[in-house]
Amino acid sequence: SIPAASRDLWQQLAIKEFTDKESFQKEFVRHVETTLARSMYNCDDLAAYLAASQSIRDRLIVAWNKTQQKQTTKDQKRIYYLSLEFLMGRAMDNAMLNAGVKEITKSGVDDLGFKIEDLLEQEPDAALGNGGLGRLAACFVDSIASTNYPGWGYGLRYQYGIFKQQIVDGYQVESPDYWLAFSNPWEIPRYEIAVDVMFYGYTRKYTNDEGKTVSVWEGGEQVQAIAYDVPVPGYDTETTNNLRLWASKPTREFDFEKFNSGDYESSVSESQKAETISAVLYPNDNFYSGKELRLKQQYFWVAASLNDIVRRFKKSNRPWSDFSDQVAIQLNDTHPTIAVVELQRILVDMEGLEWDKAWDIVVSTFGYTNHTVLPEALEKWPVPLFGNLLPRHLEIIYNINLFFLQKVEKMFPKDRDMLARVSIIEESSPQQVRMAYLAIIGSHKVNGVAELHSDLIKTTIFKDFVTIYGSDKFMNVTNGITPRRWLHQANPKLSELIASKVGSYKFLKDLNLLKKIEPFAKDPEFQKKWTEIKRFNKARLAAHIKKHNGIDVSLDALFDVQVKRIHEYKRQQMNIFSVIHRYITIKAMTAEEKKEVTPRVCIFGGKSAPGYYMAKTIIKLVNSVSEVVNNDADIGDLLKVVFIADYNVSKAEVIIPASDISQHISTAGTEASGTSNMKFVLNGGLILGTVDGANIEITREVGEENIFLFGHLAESVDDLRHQRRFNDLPLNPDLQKVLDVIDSGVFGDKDIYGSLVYSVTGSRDYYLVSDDFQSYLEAQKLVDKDFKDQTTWVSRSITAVANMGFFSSDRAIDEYAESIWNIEPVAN
Ligand code: GPQ
Repeated sequence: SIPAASRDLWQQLAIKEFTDKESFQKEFVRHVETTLARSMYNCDDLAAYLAASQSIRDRLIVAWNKTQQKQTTKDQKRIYYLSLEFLMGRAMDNAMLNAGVKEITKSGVDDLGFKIEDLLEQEPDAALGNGGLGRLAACFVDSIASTNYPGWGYGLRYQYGIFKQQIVDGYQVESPDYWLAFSNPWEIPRYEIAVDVMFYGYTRKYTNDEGKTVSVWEGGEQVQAIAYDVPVPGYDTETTNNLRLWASKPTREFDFEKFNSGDYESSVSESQKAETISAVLYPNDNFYSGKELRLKQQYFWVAASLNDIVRRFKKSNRPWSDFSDQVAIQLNDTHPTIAVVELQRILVDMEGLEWDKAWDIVVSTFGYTNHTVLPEALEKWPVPLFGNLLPRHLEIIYNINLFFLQKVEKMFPKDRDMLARVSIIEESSPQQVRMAYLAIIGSHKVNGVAELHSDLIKTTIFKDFVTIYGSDKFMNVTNGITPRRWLHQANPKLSELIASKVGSYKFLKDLNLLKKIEPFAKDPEFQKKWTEIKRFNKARLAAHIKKHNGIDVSLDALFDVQVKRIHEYKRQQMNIFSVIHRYITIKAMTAEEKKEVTPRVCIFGGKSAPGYYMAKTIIKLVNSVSEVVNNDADIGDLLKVVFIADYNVSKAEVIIPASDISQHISTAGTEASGTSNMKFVLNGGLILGTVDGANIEITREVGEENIFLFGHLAESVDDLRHQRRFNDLPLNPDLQKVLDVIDSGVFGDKDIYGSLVYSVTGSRDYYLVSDDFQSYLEAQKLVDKDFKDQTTWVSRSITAVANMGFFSSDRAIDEYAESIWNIEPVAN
């Protein structure tokens, strides 16, 4: 380190952050001319975006350094959030906002001949996630920083994020998302932080000097993990936390022997194989696919992260018994569950702790969040595959299981079925490692993500574990969203209007302050401004639709939006069926009757997993209906159907503020929480939804008069499915009409939709589309009717927003901090 005599000089020379327009502009030009090696003669929007980002990034790094120093000095307990997905979206606007330099930057680039909006558009989304789970992780790191908790995210630096979606002839076509093409100013490569990670090989037992039998893991393939740090700035605080993403690299660049003997191709094959590990994000949402490469990704990331965490802990020279007083690790779903085993391996095999001591440390360190009850999403690894890739870990799992089952056996001596049911190893052929069970057994707390969901996991998939551990181990932390991105950035005008009544922007950090706008719900002046802002946002979306879909939509129409991953359980098929129903109803109307129709724009968006045939068929149907309806002269502005291609975080920021109604219509009990429902309401849209996930708590907060609920309750779903299985139930008649129209070929060859149609009839209707269809149509009618009374509608919209304080991810993080992590903020 630097000799004491030189430190004064260092301190004097410390970087001065830009504080005004002029100092920003100097930085900007310096980056254009040196970092980018360009000049004013060849500085396009992309270069300008990069230069502006570099200037802002420099600030973040200064704040990041200070934060890390402070957190190291304070040496408090930290939270490490392990997530295979961080769906961050764009960074620049967020960085400007959080650092409080938005105005400076905006006017700074303006003088230099650029528009800030154009620069922001240059940034590719960091799309390292599929949907809700990944976006939740992004909101959580934002909140952890904004509330000054010492916490890091750990993830993978995929070279390709979620694929890009194009629509060709109505079908989804995927192309790779090469988001790093023009360099990424928001990451700092740390080539010096490299961890060797091992796979395959074998285990060997030997007797050590103390006469103890110990296992070692030897042989196998080695790759290197390189750290890339992404600064995560908190809002209105200096705290800038770290998101550390690992990239894989070969431990040896290439094989010299092969190279020298002239075998050039295979001399680099090992290095190419290593790089594959972090190459691409698996594009499945709520679905487990069981590929070896995926397990490799999981172990690679977990091993690197734990190595890093343990190294940091060891620097403090504390005894191992202090570990869980210094370290909390949250498992975002079961993807990082192997961490439980890896920590036990480090403590027992590498550090020589007794098994039981080590295991106590492990359990008090980890918390596990479950995000789904869908059986097809629960991870189970075939034992042969697992044992081949991670032989020592499999042995440790067998031991964990043995001790656990011994305990269960003592508690329930005569219950053989219980032992089979809760065993980490499922006795199928081949045997499978049940990762959720391992996560429960290896954690001190298990939580669901909304009240209903947390109740459901206790009574269904994890029931036996509640019997074994008691219900205190299981809890609920309802999801939340960051109001910085999802209100202020996405909807600056609404944020400003709210600030005018709240008296400041403090609600962006204390969302319960939204309550202060409730008294203005019926105020004509306030209502007028509220309506103008909604219309402005609708115009912004309409322009996007015109540009990308070539469709004209009327701003007077009700904007009805369903944007999310395409999944049968989310029931986009039910939505498009109801759109067809609307279409045939309007077609049959007289001119007089048509005057009474509330015009609608039905907007869909979302990606299907590339191998999910049914979801892809739904996309095709939406596009075909769009084609027919939008070009039908009988319909005009009364109905438009739009599929917005390549739904992502940036598009969500444009779409969400423009909605009048958004749909969250999963079969009751299937959507763990949903988080876009919160975003839509926070932006003044009302929900048309089922009694599922967080819709229930949104209803509690905003009042049932401010939400349109329909459909069967979760408690009836099992019964309804049972009835379908054993009886030949008739289709709902309105649904029958819709399916007949599809069969008639109006939307193209009926064979295209054969399996989709079949999937909602009789015993196949697992998601109960037919059972809910009637009540869905009735709720739709009510929406049409209520939208005509704009004064009441707007007051409902304002009241709903006023009561959304609970859904800030800051609140969710406080709950995790208090009841699972046991961490405190670091004082500023
Ligand atoms: N979720 Cl298991 C995903 O986005 N992907 C997944 O693989 C799993 C869950 C979602 C879940 O479907 C939503 O209901 C939640 O709101 C979200 O996780 C965050 O908890």
